[in-house]
Amino acid sequence: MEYSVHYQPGDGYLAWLQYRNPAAGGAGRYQEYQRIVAAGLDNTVLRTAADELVQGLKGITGLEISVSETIAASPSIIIGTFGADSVVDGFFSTEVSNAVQAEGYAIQTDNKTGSIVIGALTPAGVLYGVFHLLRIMGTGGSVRQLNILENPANQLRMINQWDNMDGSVERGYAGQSVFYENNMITGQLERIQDYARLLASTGINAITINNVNVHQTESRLLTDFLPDVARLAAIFRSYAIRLFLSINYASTMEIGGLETADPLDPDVREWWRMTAAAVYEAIPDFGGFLVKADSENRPGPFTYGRDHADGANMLAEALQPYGGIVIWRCFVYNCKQDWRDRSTDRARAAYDHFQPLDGRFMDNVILQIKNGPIDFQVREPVSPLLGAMPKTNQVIEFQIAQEYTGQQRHVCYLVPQWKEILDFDTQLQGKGTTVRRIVDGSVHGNPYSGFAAVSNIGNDSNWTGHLLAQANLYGYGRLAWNPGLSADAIAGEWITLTFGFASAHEPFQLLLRILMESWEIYESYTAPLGVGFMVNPDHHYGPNVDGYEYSMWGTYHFADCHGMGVDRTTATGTGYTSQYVQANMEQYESLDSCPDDLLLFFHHVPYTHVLHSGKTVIQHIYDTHFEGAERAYGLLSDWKLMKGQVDDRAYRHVEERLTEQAGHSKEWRDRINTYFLRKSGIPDQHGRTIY
Ligand code: GCV
Repeated sequence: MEYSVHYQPGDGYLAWLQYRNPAAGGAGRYQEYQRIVAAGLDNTVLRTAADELVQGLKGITGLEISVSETIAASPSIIIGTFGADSVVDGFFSTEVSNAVQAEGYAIQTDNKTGSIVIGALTPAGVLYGVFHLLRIMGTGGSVRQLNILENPANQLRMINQWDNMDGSVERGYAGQSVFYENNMITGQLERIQDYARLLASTGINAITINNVNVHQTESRLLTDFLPDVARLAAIFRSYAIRLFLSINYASTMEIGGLETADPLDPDVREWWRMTAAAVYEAIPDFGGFLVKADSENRPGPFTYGRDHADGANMLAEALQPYGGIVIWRCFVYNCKQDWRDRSTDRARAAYDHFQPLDGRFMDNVILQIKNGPIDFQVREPVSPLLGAMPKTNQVIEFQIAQEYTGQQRHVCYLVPQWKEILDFDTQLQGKGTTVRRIVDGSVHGNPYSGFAAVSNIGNDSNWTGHLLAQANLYGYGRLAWNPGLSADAIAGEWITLTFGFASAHEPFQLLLRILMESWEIYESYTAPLGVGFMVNPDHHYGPNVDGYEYSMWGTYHFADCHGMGVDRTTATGTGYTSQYVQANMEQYESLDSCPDDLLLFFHHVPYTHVLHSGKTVIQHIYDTHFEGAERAYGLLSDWKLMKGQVDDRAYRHVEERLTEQAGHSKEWRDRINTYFLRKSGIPDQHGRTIY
């Protein structure tokens, strides 16, 4: 296998799969591994695993690598599945092989021969084991005494593309779609294969290839375009990734020639049964459907007086004979709200719509719930719907695309944010009922569980627009596999694999600091204290405090001359706090215990309200915005120390983005500070310039 034609040295295309001689430890330590032993290579995933290992080892050692079916005297890397490969079986104790689950693997170094053996139950497990070994080598780790056993924590580890067939990407910040052009599926499949390998290397096992907003042309992916979809499915299949489609809930009308999409109508049900049959004929391992219904003007069952369970079950029934699943999104709210009406609260909507339906969904339906109740803001509380439906499968939805976190023009490493969300204790079944345990399925033992996230890639040569935004894609996959990994450990892996720096080196530490501080910095110069939005309407880039204040979208800050924030308490506000268990509800309900960083999400307070930090709200706003912009300039000066340490093209690219970020942070600072100075009339204690 060769790298695709898209590769240019230094442009970031190879991302974390550089397979260069590692700085730490030197490549010499792996040079004895020139031989791979693998059987069963007629299986496409095992073939991929062997090919990846060859390619990786070749890069790391600089040597030619051979693959054979028979074991030899020299140390080899032996890969295969339990029960099918006697060479592999001979190495592992029953205890180990029994502990390895469907997509897990074991890796051991054989003391006698020095061979490294990767064994798994499934070819997918072997592939993940191979990527693990290459990660160890790529980061300069020792392979002398490996004794590894890994199983993924989450069963579904999914990526959602928001790509449209005209080649645009909704909320895409890295060029055009790699999947589509001119209302067709692209014929340039190498790039898609390269994407599949990037995803598989982090543990991703499922993908939807089109936007959740499914329009006329995209509706036909299910029908006319099926042969092309099947070609894409084959590429992803070879990397153990199942392909899903986002579907238009009203397909029966849009492309099916029916006059209704009523989920209880027999003709509608029959149309979906026939359509599913045709899809499975073309793609026998098709994953299923992702559905955005009755959300932001998309059609859904409400039109017919039916509810989400009726809609989802109708589709689930059609997919059930083939083992397919329906992933039904819970991003449902009134997007035509009257801004004058303070009793309607968008934050409440997902819980209010879905929680009463617990127990009504079929077993092959999964609800996909955004991490927060609003929409991927830099700071919001955890969605109270997570864990609140014990009889229903759930996955959490993150947004790797930085729609509200700098659009891949600002650096914002999101893994720390995701970690915080996963560590949140819902207390739904007593202390320790963390989001992490809810979404990995261990709290309620649901048949399906896991992670989904909106992709951040496009056809920019480095995939993600901002080179440093690659860390978010990498980090998402790693976290979905193992949410116990720390944000800095993941960042560290990414830095070494991408740039080759060992952790003891100054550039490594510098980059780690840039990544680890970036979320906090971004938060500090944008919307304060959890209030959210304050962005320009539509494209959502850049400051506009009142951008959404008098709109129908339900995202308000209610600032006047006295104070600001949204009263979501049960005592005097919208009652949103009551969607949490008592202990969490009480924490958010009371001004004494509500965390500062979420204060304005839950409370409307005067500018003179004193935070736990000891500062007033208004002074906090001024201070964080001055500091935030200063720190954004600090990111740029930190990066300048990287000159000569990284490829010049990469250097200049990141320098350019950080320069824009620094300038833009000043714009944010001045717009926010000026707005609140004018509203409140309260001067900055330090007398800094506000306009
Ligand atoms: C794909 C937000 C985004 C929309 C997106 C929507 C969703 O509102 O701005 O672009 O639509 O979320 O998640 O469905």
